[in-house]
Amino acid sequence: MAKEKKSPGQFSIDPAAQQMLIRAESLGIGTAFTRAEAMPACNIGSAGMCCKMCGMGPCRLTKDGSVGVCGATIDTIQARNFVRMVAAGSAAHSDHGRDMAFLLKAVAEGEAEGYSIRDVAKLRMAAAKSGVPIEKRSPTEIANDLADVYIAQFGQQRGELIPIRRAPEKRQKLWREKGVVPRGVDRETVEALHRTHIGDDQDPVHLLQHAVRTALADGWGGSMIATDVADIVFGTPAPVVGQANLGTLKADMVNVVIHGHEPILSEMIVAASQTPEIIEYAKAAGANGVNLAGICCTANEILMRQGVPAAGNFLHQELAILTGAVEAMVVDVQCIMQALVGLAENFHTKVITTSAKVKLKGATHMEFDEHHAMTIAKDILKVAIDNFKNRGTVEIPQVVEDLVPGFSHEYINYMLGGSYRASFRPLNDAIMSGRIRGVAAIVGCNNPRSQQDYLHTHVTRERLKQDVLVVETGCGAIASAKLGLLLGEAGLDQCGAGLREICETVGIPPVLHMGSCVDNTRILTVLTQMVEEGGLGDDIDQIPAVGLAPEWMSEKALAIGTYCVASGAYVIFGGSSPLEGMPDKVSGSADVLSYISEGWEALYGGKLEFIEDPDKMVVATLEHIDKKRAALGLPEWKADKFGRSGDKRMNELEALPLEAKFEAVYGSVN
Ligand code: NFS
Repeated sequence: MAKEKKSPGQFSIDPAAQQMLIRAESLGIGTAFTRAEAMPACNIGSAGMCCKMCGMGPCRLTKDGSVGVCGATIDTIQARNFVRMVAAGSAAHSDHGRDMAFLLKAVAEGEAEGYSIRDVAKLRMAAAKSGVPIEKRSPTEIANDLADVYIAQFGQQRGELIPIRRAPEKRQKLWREKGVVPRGVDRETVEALHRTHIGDDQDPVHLLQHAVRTALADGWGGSMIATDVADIVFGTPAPVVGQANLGTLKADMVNVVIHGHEPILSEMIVAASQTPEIIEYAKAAGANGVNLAGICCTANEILMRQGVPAAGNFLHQELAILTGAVEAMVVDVQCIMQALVGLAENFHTKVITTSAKVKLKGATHMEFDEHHAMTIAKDILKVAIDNFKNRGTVEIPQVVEDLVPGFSHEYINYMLGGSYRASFRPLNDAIMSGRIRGVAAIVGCNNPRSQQDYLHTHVTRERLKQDVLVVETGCGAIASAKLGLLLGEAGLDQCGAGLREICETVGIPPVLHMGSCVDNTRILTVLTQMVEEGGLGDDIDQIPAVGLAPEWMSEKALAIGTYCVASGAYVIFGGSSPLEGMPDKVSGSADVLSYISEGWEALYGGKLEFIEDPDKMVVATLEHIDKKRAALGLPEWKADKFGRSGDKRMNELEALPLEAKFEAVYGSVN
């Protein structure tokens, strides 16, 4: 029987996406949603049972006990595949970090046109933690030395990566004992490729140990450097008001969508778009100026620092072009679909590649160089403006939501205690009293194999009801933004009473947008600061916290998941597992899937699990949080214990007629 065609509502819960999918169908244009539908998932490959590491294969191990041509077992093959995915994800984040380190060097040497050091406090903090002297030195001198230290982290051959010193003492000791402290970012990635080559490392447990070391080189290395430098050069985020979804595109303006990951170019395009030269140029072309909007993690970078709207998350990249209102889609690296070029041919949109590392056949290439950033940014915008006259029919969904992003760990620290008493004490106390049951980090991608944004927002809403404070990054954060969960009042009515009290008192939304995917390192820092504050144990694995990537699809997500596990977190991935293995498997010593759960938990206190059912994900999260609360000797969480004070009570009183209000406050007068 033919498979029933999915409706737009089954593809995405986002009304803007649904409208664009109807338009795509009427125009006869395919998207990732329809391609995923038409492409049957390969059960063998998706479960990690296929080895194509050499020319004797591919070997497909579908029967219990079968081995590859070289004799490789299913456990070895799965472990190798997993290590390679983690290595690719770590390489992507870390190469981004390398470019940021080079940018810092160019800024310090005065060779980066248009950039400067915006956050001297962050520069001094990062330098002090990296052993760079800061007293009586100018920001430029400090930045110059810090850039050298950071650049050296990539090619370092021996010793330990410097940023791992930011982890709790006990965690660092554990990593040393287990032999997983990364030596150099590039070294771990190269070794991962070496070990997984035909005829090398074949012990699944030994292989997976190197997945941990490689991922740690990302989380406590490349990604942490990326976040540090972005904050130093572009400013550490603090809350701003922004907007999200396709309704941020403007019919009367030149729309330039910036898509990808590195903030180096996008920040300069934002600056260039505000120059009189570009505004005049756009007006001369008959437009009301240039309107910028972001997609994917670039969106997060410019949204949280500049308040530039987010047009959407990963699955919105094609949908933005489908509006017919995008003059140029400017891309750099990562998460860029090859389909964009073919799709753009149906409209007037120019796809412009800018990275020396990424070209798309058929796209316009305008290579970016930080030494002449402003000049190139203006050139790119002029190409978009020149294209305004070629616009055809436009359909922009009038769907847009407000949000407040920009919760860096520095800001969370400040907001909890103010300038003079900046501290995580109030957060720890709220967890200890049970007003906040625990913390969940909900991160990661969209995946067209599941309904866009549903899993993200479902698990987020369920956490809030249970008094779990949520922090988000990446495409997960944009999903919540589009669904209106990142604006204080909007999220508050969905919270449990205890969490609501805290959010009202501190004045924060219950879902905190902490940035892009490389900014998951901010979450590591928050967890470390919670440990250092005291009262929640002496290492990350004791905190009642979990991490979730409900709609993951990229290798970067697996790298993030692995470094979070090695840092002590329980991490749950949604969708299918790349390690499912053979359904009828009965033998085998290591069993990779259970090893990364129970095996890693015994070693690191954190574990990685794949849970498809969203409700089971919720149950697993809460059970874990409660288990950690009990281990710390904290009171059991109770739904009705709090919430009789604060704004909730005020609101209830406000709703009463005058006499009843008087009686409620002063008691009966009779
Ligand atoms: Ni993260 Fe960002 Fe989105 Fe996934 Fe891609 S944009 S780095 S990988 S899809 S969250």
